Amino acid sequence: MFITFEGIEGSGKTTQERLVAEHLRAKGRTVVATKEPGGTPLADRIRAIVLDSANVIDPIAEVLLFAASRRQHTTEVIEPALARGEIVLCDRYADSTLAYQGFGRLIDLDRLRALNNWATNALVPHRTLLFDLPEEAGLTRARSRNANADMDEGRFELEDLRFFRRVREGYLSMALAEPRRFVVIDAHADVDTVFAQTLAVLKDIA
Ligand code: Z5A
Repeated sequence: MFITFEGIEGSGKTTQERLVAEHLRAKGRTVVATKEPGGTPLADRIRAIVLDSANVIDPIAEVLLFAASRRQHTTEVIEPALARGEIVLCDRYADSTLAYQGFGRLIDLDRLRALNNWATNALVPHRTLLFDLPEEAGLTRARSRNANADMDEGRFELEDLRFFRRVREGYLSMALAEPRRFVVIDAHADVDTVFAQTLAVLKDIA
């Protein structure tokens, strides 16, 4: 079972992935909880490059960096774990490229889909949880988290609200187009309430 967690920054998907992993492990399931960009030593180095606000990155170079990270992560971590029969939870995957580079940066979606298929051996998550939140609320949460942790703003946090609105709307349109895979979760509520909704949509496995 391959489950991905998607949404704009600050939507709470990382928090929910952690809670789902803890819940499943407590039930004795073997879980690999991972994230993109990153998830292997090489992909973590790519992550550092793409998120560093000091780097000016050409939009197509950015797409290729995410794809290289995804390829390494898929072949080194995700496919082997699935082959062992483990549950893989992944914070962002190929849909992030469609949402951010496709809907956000307006790069041709068909090219991005072809690249995703190549990078992933056409692996598609069994279920994708989309944590939906207005962009203003997501950025407020992310900025207050950064301020509390004394973290710098990443390269994407410098984008304006219109960019994040396109990303959010892009995610919602993907969910509408693939209702059997996507489940949209209202991410407004407190962490426990969102977790209850998350477990409800995973009740067949969790
Ligand atoms: N990106 C891309 O462009 N193309 C791609 O193909 C891929 C990625 C794979 C990765 O950033 C960036 O890469 C991302 C998209 C781009 N950039 N943006 N934007 P990242 O990995 O550093 O971060 P992120 O994935 O965007 O999200 P995040 O910052 O980790 O946030 P989150 O996962 O949505 O939320 P969180 O960490 O669980 O929570 C954020 C804060 O809100 C934290 O303080 C929590 O305690 C709090 N929180 C969580 N849930 C709640 C609720 N329910 N209520 C109130 N507060 C909450």
